[in-house]
Amino acid sequence: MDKQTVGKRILSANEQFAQGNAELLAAHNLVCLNMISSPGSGKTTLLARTITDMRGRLRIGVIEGDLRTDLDAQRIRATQAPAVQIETKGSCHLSAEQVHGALGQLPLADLDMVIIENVGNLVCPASFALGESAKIVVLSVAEGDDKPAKYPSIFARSAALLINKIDLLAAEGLADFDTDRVRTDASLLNRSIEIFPLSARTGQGMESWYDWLAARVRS
Ligand SMILES: Nc1nc2c(ncn2[C@@H]2O[C@H](COP(=O)(O)OP(=O)(O)OP(=O)(O)O)[C@@H](O)[C@H]2O)c(=O)[nH]1
Ligand SMILES: [Mg+2]
Repeated sequence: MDKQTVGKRILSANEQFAQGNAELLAAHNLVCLNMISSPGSGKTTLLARTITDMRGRLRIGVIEGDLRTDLDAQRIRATQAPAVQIETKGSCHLSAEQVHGALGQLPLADLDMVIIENVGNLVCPASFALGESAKIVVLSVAEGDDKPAKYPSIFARSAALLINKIDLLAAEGLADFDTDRVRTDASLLNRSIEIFPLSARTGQGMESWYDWLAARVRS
Protein backbone atom coordinates (compact mmCIF):
# COMPACT_ATOMS: atom_id res chain seq x y z
CA MET A 1 0.00 0.00 0.00
CA ASP A 2 1.49 3.40 -0.92
CA LYS A 3 1.88 6.25 1.56
CA GLN A 4 -1.06 8.23 0.17
CA THR A 5 -3.46 5.27 0.54
CA VAL A 6 -2.32 4.67 4.13
CA GLY A 7 -2.87 8.38 4.85
CA LYS A 8 -6.38 8.25 3.40
CA ARG A 9 -7.30 5.18 5.49
CA ILE A 10 -6.08 6.84 8.70
CA LEU A 11 -8.07 9.97 7.87
CA SER A 12 -11.25 8.04 7.20
CA ALA A 13 -10.92 6.11 10.50
CA ASN A 14 -10.60 9.50 12.21
CA GLU A 15 -13.62 10.80 10.33
CA GLN A 16 -15.70 7.83 11.48
CA PHE A 17 -14.88 8.54 15.13
CA ALA A 18 -15.52 12.25 14.54
CA GLN A 19 -18.98 11.46 13.19
CA GLY A 20 -19.68 9.23 16.21
CA ASN A 21 -18.58 12.03 18.54
CA ALA A 22 -20.81 14.54 16.74
CA GLU A 23 -23.78 12.17 17.11
CA LEU A 24 -23.09 11.62 20.82
CA LEU A 25 -22.80 15.37 21.41
CA ALA A 26 -26.00 16.04 19.45
CA ALA A 27 -27.85 13.39 21.47
CA HIS A 28 -26.95 15.39 24.59
CA ASN A 29 -27.75 18.71 22.89
CA LEU A 30 -24.15 19.81 23.45
CA VAL A 31 -22.17 22.43 21.56
CA CYS A 32 -18.52 21.43 21.14
CA LEU A 33 -15.66 23.80 20.31
CA ASN A 34 -12.20 22.71 19.19
CA MET A 35 -9.72 25.38 20.39
CA ILE A 36 -6.47 25.58 18.43
CA SER A 37 -3.40 27.83 18.72
CA SER A 38 0.37 27.89 19.09
CA PRO A 39 1.75 26.80 22.49
CA GLY A 40 1.37 29.49 25.14
CA SER A 41 -1.13 31.77 23.38
CA GLY A 42 -3.28 31.56 26.54
CA LYS A 43 -5.84 28.81 25.80
CA THR A 44 -5.97 27.37 29.33
CA THR A 45 -5.97 30.84 30.91
CA LEU A 46 -8.85 31.84 28.62
CA LEU A 47 -10.79 28.70 29.44
CA ALA A 48 -10.32 29.00 33.20
CA ARG A 49 -11.46 32.63 33.18
CA THR A 50 -14.39 31.87 30.86
CA ILE A 51 -15.60 29.01 33.08
CA THR A 52 -15.36 31.15 36.21
CA ASP A 53 -17.02 34.24 34.69
CA MET A 54 -19.79 32.18 33.01
CA ARG A 55 -20.69 30.24 36.15
CA GLY A 56 -24.49 30.12 36.41
CA ARG A 57 -24.83 31.00 32.70
CA LEU A 58 -23.03 28.13 30.96
CA ARG A 59 -21.88 24.71 32.18
CA ILE A 60 -18.63 23.87 30.38
CA GLY A 61 -16.70 20.58 30.39
CA VAL A 62 -13.14 20.52 29.05
CA ILE A 63 -10.96 18.01 27.21
CA GLU A 64 -7.26 18.89 27.37
CA GLY A 65 -4.67 17.70 24.87
CA ASP A 66 -0.94 17.90 25.51
CA LEU A 67 2.05 15.74 24.62
CA ARG A 68 2.73 15.13 28.32
CA THR A 69 1.39 16.01 31.80
CA ASP A 70 -2.07 16.74 33.16
CA LEU A 71 -1.12 20.26 34.23
CA ASP A 72 -3.81 21.93 32.12
CA ALA A 73 -6.59 19.59 33.32
CA GLN A 74 -5.53 20.40 36.90
CA ARG A 75 -5.85 24.13 36.15
CA ILE A 76 -9.37 23.60 34.76
CA ARG A 77 -10.43 21.40 37.70
CA ALA A 78 -9.31 24.17 40.05
CA THR A 79 -12.27 26.18 38.64
CA GLN A 80 -14.60 23.29 39.71
CA ALA A 81 -15.33 22.37 36.06
CA PRO A 82 -14.92 18.75 34.90
CA ALA A 83 -11.80 18.18 32.80
CA VAL A 84 -10.24 15.13 31.15
CA GLN A 85 -6.59 15.16 30.11
CA ILE A 86 -5.35 13.34 27.01
CA GLU A 87 -1.59 12.81 26.75
CA THR A 88 -0.77 12.31 23.07
CA LYS A 89 2.78 11.17 23.97
CA GLY A 90 4.30 12.83 20.92
CA SER A 91 1.48 13.40 18.46
CA CYS A 92 1.04 17.03 17.39
CA HIS A 93 -2.79 16.87 17.39
CA LEU A 94 -5.70 15.13 19.10
CA SER A 95 -7.51 12.33 17.28
CA ALA A 96 -11.26 11.82 17.23
CA GLU A 97 -10.73 8.40 18.83
CA GLN A 98 -8.93 9.99 21.80
CA VAL A 99 -11.76 12.52 22.14
CA HIS A 100 -14.29 9.66 21.99
CA GLY A 101 -12.61 8.11 25.05
CA ALA A 102 -12.52 11.44 26.89
CA LEU A 103 -16.21 12.19 26.18
CA GLY A 104 -17.04 8.93 27.97
CA GLN A 105 -15.41 10.33 31.12
CA LEU A 106 -17.28 13.66 31.16
CA PRO A 107 -20.72 14.12 32.83
CA LEU A 108 -22.36 15.02 29.50
CA ALA A 109 -25.90 15.16 30.91
CA ASP A 110 -24.84 17.98 33.26
CA LEU A 111 -23.19 20.20 30.62
CA ASP A 112 -24.18 22.79 27.99
CA MET A 113 -20.86 22.82 26.16
CA VAL A 114 -17.65 20.84 25.72
CA ILE A 115 -14.49 22.76 24.84
CA ILE A 116 -11.49 20.81 23.56
CA GLU A 117 -8.12 22.48 24.06
CA ASN A 118 -6.09 20.89 21.28
CA VAL A 119 -2.33 20.35 21.37
CA GLY A 120 -0.50 23.68 20.99
CA ASN A 121 0.17 23.84 17.25
CA LEU A 122 -1.24 26.02 14.47
CA VAL A 123 -0.79 23.41 11.74
CA CYS A 124 -1.62 19.71 12.41
CA PRO A 125 -4.82 20.10 14.50
CA ALA A 126 -6.47 22.04 11.66
CA SER A 127 -6.71 18.88 9.52
CA PHE A 128 -8.30 16.48 12.02
CA ALA A 129 -12.02 16.73 12.72
CA LEU A 130 -12.96 15.69 16.26
CA GLY A 131 -16.76 15.92 15.97
CA GLU A 132 -16.82 19.56 17.02
CA SER A 133 -19.53 22.08 16.15
CA ALA A 134 -16.85 24.68 15.37
CA LYS A 135 -13.15 25.40 15.55
CA ILE A 136 -11.85 28.42 17.47
CA VAL A 137 -8.38 29.82 16.81
CA VAL A 138 -6.42 31.82 19.39
CA LEU A 139 -3.58 34.16 18.40
CA SER A 140 -1.69 36.13 21.05
CA VAL A 141 -0.21 39.48 20.12
CA ALA A 142 3.27 38.23 21.10
CA GLU A 143 3.23 35.85 18.10
CA GLY A 144 3.08 38.60 15.47
CA ASP A 145 0.42 39.92 13.11
CA ASP A 146 1.56 37.88 10.08
CA LYS A 147 0.19 34.54 11.34
CA PRO A 148 -3.13 34.40 9.41
CA ALA A 149 -1.20 35.00 6.18
CA LYS A 150 1.48 32.39 7.03
CA TYR A 151 -0.72 29.67 8.57
CA PRO A 152 -3.94 30.15 6.60
CA SER A 153 -5.71 26.79 7.01
CA ILE A 154 -6.75 27.13 10.66
CA PHE A 155 -7.92 30.74 10.14
CA ALA A 156 -9.91 29.66 7.08
CA ARG A 157 -11.67 26.90 9.06
CA SER A 158 -12.44 28.65 12.36
CA ALA A 159 -15.73 30.24 13.36
CA ALA A 160 -14.00 32.66 15.73
CA LEU A 161 -10.56 34.20 16.22
CA LEU A 162 -9.58 35.30 19.73
CA ILE A 163 -6.72 37.82 19.64
CA ASN A 164 -5.38 37.33 23.18
CA LYS A 165 -2.98 39.29 25.41
CA ILE A 166 -4.05 42.73 24.13
CA ASP A 167 -2.90 44.05 27.54
CA LEU A 168 0.63 43.62 26.13
CA LEU A 169 0.01 46.06 23.27
CA ALA A 170 0.96 48.85 25.65
CA ALA A 171 4.38 47.22 26.17
CA GLU A 172 7.38 48.53 24.30
CA GLY A 173 8.32 45.98 21.64
CA LEU A 174 4.78 44.74 21.01
CA ALA A 175 3.18 48.06 20.12
CA ASP A 176 3.82 47.37 16.41
CA PHE A 177 1.34 44.44 16.40
CA ASP A 178 -1.21 45.53 13.79
CA THR A 179 -4.66 44.27 14.83
CA ASP A 180 -6.17 45.64 11.61
CA ARG A 181 -3.74 43.56 9.54
CA VAL A 182 -4.87 40.42 11.40
CA ARG A 183 -8.52 41.38 10.86
CA THR A 184 -8.00 41.99 7.15
CA ASP A 185 -5.94 38.84 6.50
CA ALA A 186 -8.23 36.55 8.53
CA SER A 187 -11.36 37.99 6.90
CA LEU A 188 -9.88 37.50 3.43
CA LEU A 189 -9.44 33.79 4.24
CA ASN A 190 -12.82 33.47 5.94
CA ARG A 191 -15.54 36.07 5.42
CA SER A 192 -17.65 34.83 8.34
CA ILE A 193 -14.92 34.60 11.00
CA GLU A 194 -15.84 36.53 14.17
CA ILE A 195 -12.89 38.35 15.74
CA PHE A 196 -12.55 39.13 19.45
CA PRO A 197 -9.52 41.12 20.66
CA LEU A 198 -9.28 40.43 24.40
CA SER A 199 -7.11 39.80 27.41
CA ALA A 200 -7.64 36.69 29.50
CA ARG A 201 -5.43 38.36 32.12
CA THR A 202 -7.24 41.69 32.57
CA GLY A 203 -10.68 40.62 31.32
CA GLN A 204 -10.76 43.36 28.67
CA GLY A 205 -12.95 42.35 25.70
CA MET A 206 -14.13 39.09 27.30
CA GLU A 207 -17.83 40.08 27.46
CA SER A 208 -18.29 39.97 23.65
CA TRP A 209 -16.72 36.49 23.60
CA TYR A 210 -19.07 35.37 26.39
CA ASP A 211 -22.11 36.69 24.49
CA TRP A 212 -20.97 34.82 21.38
CA LEU A 213 -20.55 31.60 23.40
CA ALA A 214 -23.97 31.95 25.04
CA ALA A 215 -25.61 32.61 21.66
CA ARG A 216 -24.19 29.37 20.27
CA VAL A 217 -25.88 27.39 23.01
CA ARG A 218 -29.22 29.16 22.50
CA SER A 219 -29.22 28.77 18.68
N1 LIG B 1 -0.07 39.28 29.53
C1 LIG B 1 -0.89 38.27 29.34
N2 LIG B 1 -0.48 37.01 29.57
C2 LIG B 1 -1.37 36.00 29.37
C3 LIG B 1 -2.68 36.21 28.92
N3 LIG B 1 -3.30 35.01 28.78
C4 LIG B 1 -2.40 34.09 29.16
N4 LIG B 1 -1.24 34.67 29.52
C5 LIG B 1 0.00 34.02 29.98
O1 LIG B 1 0.56 33.27 28.90
C6 LIG B 1 1.22 32.09 29.41
C7 LIG B 1 0.68 30.85 28.70
O2 LIG B 1 -0.69 30.71 29.03
P1 LIG B 1 -1.46 29.32 28.91
O3 LIG B 1 -2.87 29.59 29.26
O4 LIG B 1 -0.74 28.25 29.65
O5 LIG B 1 -1.29 29.04 27.35
P2 LIG B 1 -1.77 27.76 26.51
O6 LIG B 1 -2.14 28.25 25.16
O7 LIG B 1 -2.79 27.02 27.26
O8 LIG B 1 -0.42 26.93 26.43
P3 LIG B 1 -0.25 25.38 25.95
O9 LIG B 1 -1.32 24.57 26.59
O10 LIG B 1 1.11 25.01 26.43
O11 LIG B 1 -0.33 25.41 24.45
C8 LIG B 1 0.96 32.09 30.91
O12 LIG B 1 2.09 32.64 31.55
C9 LIG B 1 -0.25 32.99 31.08
O13 LIG B 1 -0.32 33.63 32.34
C10 LIG B 1 -3.10 37.56 28.67
O14 LIG B 1 -4.22 37.88 28.27
N5 LIG B 1 -2.16 38.54 28.88
MG1 LIG C 1 -2.88 25.04 27.78
